[in-house]
Amino acid sequence: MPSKKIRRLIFTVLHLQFIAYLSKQFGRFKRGVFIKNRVCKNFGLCKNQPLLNTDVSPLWSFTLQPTNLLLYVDAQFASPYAMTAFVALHEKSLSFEIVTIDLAANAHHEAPFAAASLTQRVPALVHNGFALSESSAISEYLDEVFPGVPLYPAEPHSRAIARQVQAWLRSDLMPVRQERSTEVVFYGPTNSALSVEARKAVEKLFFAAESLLSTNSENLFGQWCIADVDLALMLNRLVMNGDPVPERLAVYARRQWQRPSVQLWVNQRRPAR
Ligand SMILES: N[C@@H](CCC(=O)N[C@@H](CS)C(=O)NCC(=O)O)C(=O)O
Repeated sequence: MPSKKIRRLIFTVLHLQFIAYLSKQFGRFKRGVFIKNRVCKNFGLCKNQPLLNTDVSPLWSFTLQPTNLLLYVDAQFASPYAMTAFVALHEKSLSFEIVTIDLAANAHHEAPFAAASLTQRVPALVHNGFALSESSAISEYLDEVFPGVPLYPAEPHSRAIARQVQAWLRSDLMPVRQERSTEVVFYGPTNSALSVEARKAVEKLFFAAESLLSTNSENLFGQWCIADVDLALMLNRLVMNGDPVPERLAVYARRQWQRPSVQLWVNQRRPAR
């Protein structure tokens, strides 16, 4: 039987080792190692890929909230903005849960969605408890956080133009958006004629699209990017309704529509109108 002094020494050494172990684990938490591995496991991504810039996440977020992605979209799967976020997630090969929000029933103004979405609009993304609204912010976030297919061009000018196209399509051309709503694309054509204002907006759209797309190019910037989805959708409001569209633009829009991630959205089961 070791003496009292030796027993106290052994106890102190073990105690110190335990404290060292705890602080090492805490350090790993702080560097985001655990969350990284967990994301790898959930989404089948390679462990060594730089996944997350989550060094600042507090300890509790690892222990209380599993690593996950949840996308809120409209119940009709007709929101062009929800579509952008959905396509972005698929392009990144991420698995995610979808929650549909019935906008007609004002569900977007009720909890829990209203608590998750700052804007009370779809889409909204929740990633490990971090909630984000605005479709272009969502696609930029996904591009920064996850590896895989780039959603934006790497070259700064092209990247800036891609963001410009996204912002423009979300803030302008209102008469086209109203008179050729996405119901035309996802439910079927309308036979109402375009107003004078809408025709002016259409001309503006064609001019911009023709200047952006070099002859017969499949994509805006040589390689596919998320702004191609937004531009193709805007053009398809007209193409799919049978409105006159310059052939070059119609070919571009139809080709973009065949992209598998886009087709996944197109083929969602929708409630009857
Ligand atoms: N700029 C936003 C637009 C989002 C938006 O307008 N969403 C519509 C559905 S297409 C919505 O939630 N409307 C409900 C409302 O505004 O009350 C984005 O890009 O996400």
